[in-house]
Amino acid sequence: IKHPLQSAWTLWYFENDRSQSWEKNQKEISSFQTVEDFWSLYNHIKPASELRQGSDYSLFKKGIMPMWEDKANKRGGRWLLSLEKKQRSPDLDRYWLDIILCLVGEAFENSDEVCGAVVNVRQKGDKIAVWTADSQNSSAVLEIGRKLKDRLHIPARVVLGYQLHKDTIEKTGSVTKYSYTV
Ligand code: M7G
Repeated sequence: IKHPLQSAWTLWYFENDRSQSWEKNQKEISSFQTVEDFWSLYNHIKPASELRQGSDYSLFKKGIMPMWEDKANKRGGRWLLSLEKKQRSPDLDRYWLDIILCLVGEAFENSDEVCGAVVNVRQKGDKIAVWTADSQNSSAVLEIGRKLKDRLHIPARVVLGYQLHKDTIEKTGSVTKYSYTV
């Protein structure tokens, strides 16, 4: 008998094909709800560091699309970890796996608030983020941010910031403000 997870999850892959819309480039890879099915999927796919630049993986609770517009995400935001270019090879895959394990293992007190996580593989620097449902739920947002920083062994001097999706969508300059930091 397989070991059930608390939630069912879906892995998405974003391929940067400029002839198609952003939404159409989000491809559902597969869903799982047991520990064993998670590992067989994980062991079968390329690590994020080997994806072409411009690609993403997203892992979201089953039923939530990996986009701002989904009703589960639209009032939320993301804890953002921006990596330096030189961190791809030592850190990216480890951070992504640690984040996935926090999600599927429901490591947070407020796991209900977690919608999913995204890794963006980018030439200008990779990004990893955890998306939560309600940006106004400050105690839950902060608990999730603190736990992430701890679980990923992020040094205290590195600031993790939380951005509202609303601000990311409306941003005019090149930077989106942080509504919370840990
Ligand atoms: P990104 O891939 O999150 O970061 O956003 P990047 O700038 O490092 O590549 C790039 C672009 O993808 C955005 O400016 C939007 O045009 C589009 N995009 C990203 N996200 C997360 C969404 C989304 O949730 N919904 C929609 N409609 N477009 C998005």
